[in-house]
Amino acid sequence: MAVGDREWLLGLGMAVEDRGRLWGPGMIAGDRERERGGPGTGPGVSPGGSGRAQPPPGAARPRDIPPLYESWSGSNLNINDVLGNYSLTLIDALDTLAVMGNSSEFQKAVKLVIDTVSFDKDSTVQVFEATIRVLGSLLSAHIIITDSKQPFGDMTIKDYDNELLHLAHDLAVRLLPAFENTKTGIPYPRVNLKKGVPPDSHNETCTAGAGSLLVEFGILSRLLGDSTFEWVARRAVKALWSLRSNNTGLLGNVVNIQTGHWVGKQSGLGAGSDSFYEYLLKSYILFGEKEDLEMFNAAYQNIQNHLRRGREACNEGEGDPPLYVNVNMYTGQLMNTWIDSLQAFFPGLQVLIGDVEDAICLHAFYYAIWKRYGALPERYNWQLQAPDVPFYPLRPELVESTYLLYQATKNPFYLHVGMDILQSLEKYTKAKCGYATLHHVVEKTKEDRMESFFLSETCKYLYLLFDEENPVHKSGNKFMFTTEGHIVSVDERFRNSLWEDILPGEEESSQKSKPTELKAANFSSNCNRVPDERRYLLPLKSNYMRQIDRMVGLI
Ligand code: DMJ
Repeated sequence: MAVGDREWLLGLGMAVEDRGRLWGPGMIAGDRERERGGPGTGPGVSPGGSGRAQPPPGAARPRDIPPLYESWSGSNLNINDVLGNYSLTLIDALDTLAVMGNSSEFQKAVKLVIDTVSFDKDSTVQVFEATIRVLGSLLSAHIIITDSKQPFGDMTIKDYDNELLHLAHDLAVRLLPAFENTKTGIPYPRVNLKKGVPPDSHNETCTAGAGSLLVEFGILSRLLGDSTFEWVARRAVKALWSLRSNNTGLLGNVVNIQTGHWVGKQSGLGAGSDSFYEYLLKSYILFGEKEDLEMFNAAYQNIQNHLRRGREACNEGEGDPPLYVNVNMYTGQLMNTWIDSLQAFFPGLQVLIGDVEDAICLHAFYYAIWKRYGALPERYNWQLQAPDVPFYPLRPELVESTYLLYQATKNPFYLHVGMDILQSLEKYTKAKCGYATLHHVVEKTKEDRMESFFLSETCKYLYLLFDEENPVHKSGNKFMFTTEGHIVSVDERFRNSLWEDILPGEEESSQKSKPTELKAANFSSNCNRVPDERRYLLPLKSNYMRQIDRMVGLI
């Protein structure tokens, strides 16, 4: 963390502590930056956001709708064009049925997909959403069906002839035009499944949308023995990586795919960026490619250096609790005073690399917000202690981190968190035929919309949190979850890339004999170092818990 930033944060904390609240209303960050002669004058300094319309993956908003902060007035803006007219929810939920051990429903759903789903449609879809929700689920279900060990019970399909793999292949081929005619190799954000890239297509895409395709495309390539898919996805990751700032090493959130210029200079862990970091690590976990880990380690270090504010250690010392903020990718200066709900995935990622102590702290912050509203607002302004964007589309990120933290610590606190989340979902989102997006987390108004990730992720992680005996935990197999929560076995067959000679950067990447260490920068702890005696205590000292509760206006 830069010394100046630390001073800024501590200074701000002290200024508002006088009124008994940390980060309370009052002087906003931009004012303070200006007062200190810092930039702080760019877009997004005022509460409400960077103001550049970024279409983050998963953030439910069409690209051509104006930025939320400008036009949020209670109208229905959280509509997205992810549906694709291809039975999205049915497909996205397939492996949830397997994880729940419901073989009859799994078999029924798979047959329905085989019999009815076709991608030969005049339908324009987001490459990212189609990849993580549809391609990922088809591949996951295919792997479950063909797994000789059948860890989830009998999930075989009579006369199965790799139909799901064929469907996945067909879809991926239809997505490939997104990678053509792009000068940087970074893909277009949308394609028409029948006609390719629409003529009026945007040349701008977000980092997560373009750079989080490698897990699914890599699995497909390795199952088919056809390098094309992994090649294009890997080229996109490398192109984005090469555009990072020389100064901070950070990436922005929106880029022009022809010029390579950053249109959105915000660097953060939430919308527009989240799964890019997640997939650097997960690609390494699955494929064992050294270059993915090297990029992840460097990215993690840069995140710690420039995005993390607050005291150094989570569970000791003075100062504000750690928080990851949105900064300008070139200067590291704060861009706004909100965090978004998508960022709640990050503690889960930290668990995967063993930075459990830091994960505990960030998770506690998000849980405090949940406790206040019974949901997570899409954007929460930590300065104003209020939602900036008040909808909650049943997102999974907090549950996902809760589940992974429970696996790492076995602290029953996380079961309590899960129960709390479950009860809020039942109380505020349950509808006649499913669960509904909350239009407004304060007013608890609902929308007629249930995102497909509610079944593929939110329900799956909640179920697994409480199902200690689940084969995911007990079968002795190793599993990984894709960014959409699809389960994939960490399998030897995904570690063989027989076509290294044609992958970009093959010289460096082929040195698999020298394993690279997984390094968490600013490593305060790892899972082995969470002592047993802390298992039945609060994961975070109660004074720090109270501090966080105060900071979100809970007490
Ligand atoms: C999911 O579609 C994926 O987790 C994605 O990476 C971003 N978030 C949404 C759910 O919130």
